Amino acid sequence: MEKTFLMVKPDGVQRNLVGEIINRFESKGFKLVGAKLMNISNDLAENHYGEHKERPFFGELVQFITSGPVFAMVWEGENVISIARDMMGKTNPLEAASGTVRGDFAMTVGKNIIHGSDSPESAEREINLFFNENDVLSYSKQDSAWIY
Ligand code: DAT
Ligand code: MG
Repeated sequence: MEKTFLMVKPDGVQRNLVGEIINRFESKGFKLVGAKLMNISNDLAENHYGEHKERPFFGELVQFITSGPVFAMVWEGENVISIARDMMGKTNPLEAASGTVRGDFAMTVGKNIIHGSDSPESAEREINLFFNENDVLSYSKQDSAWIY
């Protein structure tokens, strides 16, 4: 089953949106298989956002993502990577549809509440960056027969 890495950014934690965001993915039918509240080190932030190293906003991005605790999660489900991206909404909250996390709760691209992997390769890379193998659980849930 496909897995993705999702993270409530420091603004989402400060704005008490952790429960709301978990609820959306849980209610959709995805399975939570890993989660932790944590601070991100500078090294981890630079590695995680390595693809944006040359962008003018890189410094600000690293500063923001290390500015307070984040809530890191691994979610599992069929097509979870692309469905979660849809549920997050576009990167710029001004372009994000209502009903998406960013469309409903964010106003600026610099404080857009949530991160989600954008491909199978980035999902694998990001899950391994943030979680030890033992902290991503494999378990069955009774509701799966009613979802799939
Ligand atoms: P996403 O988070 O939707 O995958 P991304 O990977 O292009 O978007 O960028 C990572 C983060 O960097 C994004 O969530 C917010 C920040 N960012 C992107 N474009 C930006 C810009 N033009 N100005 C400031 N911050 C930006
Ligand atoms: Mg991205």
